[in-house]
Amino acid sequence: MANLTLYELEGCPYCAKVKTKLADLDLEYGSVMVPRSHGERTEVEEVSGQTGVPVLVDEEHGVEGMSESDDIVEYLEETYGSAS
Ligand SMILES: N[C@@H](CCC(=O)N[C@@H](CS)C(=O)NCC(=O)O)C(=O)O
Repeated sequence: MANLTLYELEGCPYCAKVKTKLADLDLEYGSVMVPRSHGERTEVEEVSGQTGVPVLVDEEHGVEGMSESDDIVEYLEETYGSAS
C-alpha cells in the first residue's frame, strides 16, 4: 500500500484538487495541516524548500516534497492511475 503524506491547509482550493484526485484513485494518505501563518510553516519548508501547500511526500517512490498541485495530480495519475 502506498505511504503518502499530504501537507495541506483547510479551505485551500489547490489542496482540494489534490484530495479529489487521491479520492478518485482510492488512495489512503496521512494529512498534515500546516499553520495559516507562513512564518510557522517550518515542517513543510523542511520537506519542500518552500512554504506553499499542497505538498506531497511519497517515500516509497523517492518523492520527498513535491509542491505544485498540477504536478502532484499528474504524478498521482501516472504512478497510481489505471494506466500505471
Ligand atoms: N501554484 C500553487 C499554488 C498553491 C497556493 O497558492 N497555495 C496557497 C494556499 S491555498 C499557499 O500556500 N500559498 C502560499 C504560498 O504559495 O507560499 C499550486 O497549484 O500548488
